[in-house]
Amino acid sequence: MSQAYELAKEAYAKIGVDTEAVMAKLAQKEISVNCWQGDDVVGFDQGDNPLSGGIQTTGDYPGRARTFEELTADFEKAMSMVPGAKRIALHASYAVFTDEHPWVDRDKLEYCHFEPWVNWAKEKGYKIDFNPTFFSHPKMNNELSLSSPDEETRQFWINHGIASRRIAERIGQELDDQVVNNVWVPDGLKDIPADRYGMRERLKDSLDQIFAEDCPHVIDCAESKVFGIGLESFTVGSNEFYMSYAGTHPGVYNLIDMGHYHPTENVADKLSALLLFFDKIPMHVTRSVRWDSDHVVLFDDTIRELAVEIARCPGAWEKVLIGLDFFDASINRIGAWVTGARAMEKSLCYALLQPHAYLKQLQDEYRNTEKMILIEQIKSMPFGAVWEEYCARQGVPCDDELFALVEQYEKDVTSKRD
Ligand code: RNT
Ligand code: ZN
Repeated sequence: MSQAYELAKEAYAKIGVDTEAVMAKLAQKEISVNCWQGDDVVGFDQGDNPLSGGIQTTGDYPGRARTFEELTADFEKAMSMVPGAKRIALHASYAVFTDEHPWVDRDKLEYCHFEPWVNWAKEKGYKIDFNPTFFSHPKMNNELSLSSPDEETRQFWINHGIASRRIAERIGQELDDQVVNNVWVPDGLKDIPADRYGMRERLKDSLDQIFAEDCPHVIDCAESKVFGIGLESFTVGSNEFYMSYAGTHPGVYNLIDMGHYHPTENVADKLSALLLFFDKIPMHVTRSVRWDSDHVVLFDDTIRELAVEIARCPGAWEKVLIGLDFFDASINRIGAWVTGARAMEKSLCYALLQPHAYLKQLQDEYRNTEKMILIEQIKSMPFGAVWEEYCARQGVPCDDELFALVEQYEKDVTSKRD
């Protein structure tokens, strides 16, 4: 144990925080890490076709993973530098096609196309989450899927939704786990709509069909949004739409992506409201810069405030399902993964190192000056020493060792890809 940690432990004990208990609790919390940071959201099923659906990866840093082997190797490397319990979030577009199980279109996907992922996850000790992929596909006519006025197109995507959900169910059975299956559709319009109602009516009907089967190993989610690139005027699956859908369909949840609200909305503030009505809050933690840009998550005010709500709201530690959603192709992708996932862990560590019960008491007793002074004190307490101790105990590098490791892997592995 480092001397710095010993001193930090004492300092936190003085404000009633047990650093040992904090590290034990932190190690248990699962973070679902998005596989799509490793390959710029390209996937394996549509060649190198560009990303569609109103989202965009920018940058041309070399070394993108192009195959199942490359992506899993990169993920393992990145996660060897991240403390805590990890899941991997897959998209249906990451189906693995082999001679035995050759390419099929998205409406025909089956568990066998994801069996390599499950075998790998079992071996490495990761859990899995799943996402049907309603973008980057020739049938995304005018960026419309589950709300499409063209019945054939809509049916194709309903079938994809059903197929994906069955795959998620089977993954859950195989791993003896509950799998988040997250429906996000980009559906919307670039310009002024003439019929909003019909689009939403069709989306509702499509969801009803997709969620009809009993899937006890699946946590059903639908991700709301405000706008996408090229879809600036109207988004079918808005927050009100999915929140109402979730509120009236027990077992379906509105997945909260931090980039999918108006820029001045405080997403951390939403948790305490939702916790009173839902037993789960699935999330995409991301960092928006001026728009829903999906920058790498950092240890910044927004994420810290979210983490504090997760640490202090009754039940939130179990109920908030943390998934990451970022993709940056302008920097080393392993470095991006490591930084984003560690920033989430670091924020949770910071958030747990606070005397929440005492702060609440101060608020309830109107001792607001004292509350303010204590909150300010906490900000400059020796949090870094606890974080480093946690990393050491988890067998992962400290912050100052990361870049050299990322650089070495780039030299040895990713720079050799062309
Ligand atoms: C898009 C949504 C969605 C995607 C991923 C790839 O705005 O956030 O979650 O980013 O599914
Ligand atoms: Zn998202």
